[in-house]
Amino acid sequence: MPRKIRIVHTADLHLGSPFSTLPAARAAMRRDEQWRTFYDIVSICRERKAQILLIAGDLLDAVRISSEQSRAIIRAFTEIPDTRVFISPGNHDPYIRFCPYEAEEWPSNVHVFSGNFEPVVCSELNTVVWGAAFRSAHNTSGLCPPDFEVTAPEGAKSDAIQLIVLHGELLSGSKSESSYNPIRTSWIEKSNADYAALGHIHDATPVRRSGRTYFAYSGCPEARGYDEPGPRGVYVGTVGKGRTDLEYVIVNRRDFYTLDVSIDGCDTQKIMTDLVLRDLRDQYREEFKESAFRITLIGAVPPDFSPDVAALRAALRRECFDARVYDKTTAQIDPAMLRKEKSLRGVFAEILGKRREEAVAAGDEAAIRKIDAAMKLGLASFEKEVRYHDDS
Ligand SMILES: [Mn+2]
Repeated sequence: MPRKIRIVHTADLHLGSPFSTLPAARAAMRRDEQWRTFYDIVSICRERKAQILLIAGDLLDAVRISSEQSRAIIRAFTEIPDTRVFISPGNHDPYIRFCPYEAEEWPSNVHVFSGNFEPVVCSELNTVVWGAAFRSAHNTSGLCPPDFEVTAPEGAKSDAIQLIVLHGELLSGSKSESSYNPIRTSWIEKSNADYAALGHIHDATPVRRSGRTYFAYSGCPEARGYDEPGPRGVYVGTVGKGRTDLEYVIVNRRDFYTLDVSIDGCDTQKIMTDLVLRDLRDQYREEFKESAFRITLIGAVPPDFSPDVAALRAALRRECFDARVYDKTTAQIDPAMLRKEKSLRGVFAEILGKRREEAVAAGDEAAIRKIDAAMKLGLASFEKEVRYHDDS
């Protein structure tokens, strides 16, 4: 009997996502890329001779997918007959009437959990796989039976490798409830399983351990937007009694990044555009062209220069996959000049300027800092909306 098994753990593919936040041509590319990443994961199963593929929910973006799409998924699984596939439907692809999991005929190597937490025995692998299904878009009461501990169901040996595949939200910190199947670390620990493959959180976690149970989120393998940044993948490796060896294999085709770019001191659109392009090219090198960037412009610029974010976005989109640009620059103003200005702003600067001189004379450092902050915020409010984080 095998003492360890080779597995692949994925989740949250969200196949069939429309990618509607991207421009149409880009969205079409991403739809294609997402499918190719799915096929790559299936290929990894074949190449690594995975005995079990665990899919911890949200394989589909929505319950309604076209029959062509179900056919494509089913065919892909048919092509890895030596891998047993276990799917625990999530909040995006709950097991409901007429859903593809119920309506389609799935190949014999695929098991879709359809309700309460239950075991499936793979006697040829000396393994038991436990899973459950979301039955609607929310689940507050939880799919985890209280005080659960793995057992050897009929047909299984007492030394079987025990796996859990489940979609849900791991409660951390002070959080005590969730609308997406709350899972407690203590529940995982008590389960005494060898590995718990989790889905729902789109950023992967490292493989952690509680008691003798290893567990991880594998994350969404192909980003659907800027809230899913950086390289993404699946867990691949072995699970045995008391030893889990999983490596995170990157599979995504394109990276999305969110970052601040300082354009401090730039005073024309051209200088700014050149600086931003140079900055991104230097930082991301060969990845730059293929990636997507959501950038926030920061730093101080002359008050008579208002960055044209739409033009900068267009310039970026000519060179990389996608770009979004937000302006959070502040106005660069010389207070001494401003105090002479005949305007409300000039009066404001004069009042604060006098107070600052008094504070300097009194050596009151705290007051100076406070006045400088008030000056910065006050001047910014004459220019543009003041944001809370400007208060530094
Ligand atoms: Mn998801």
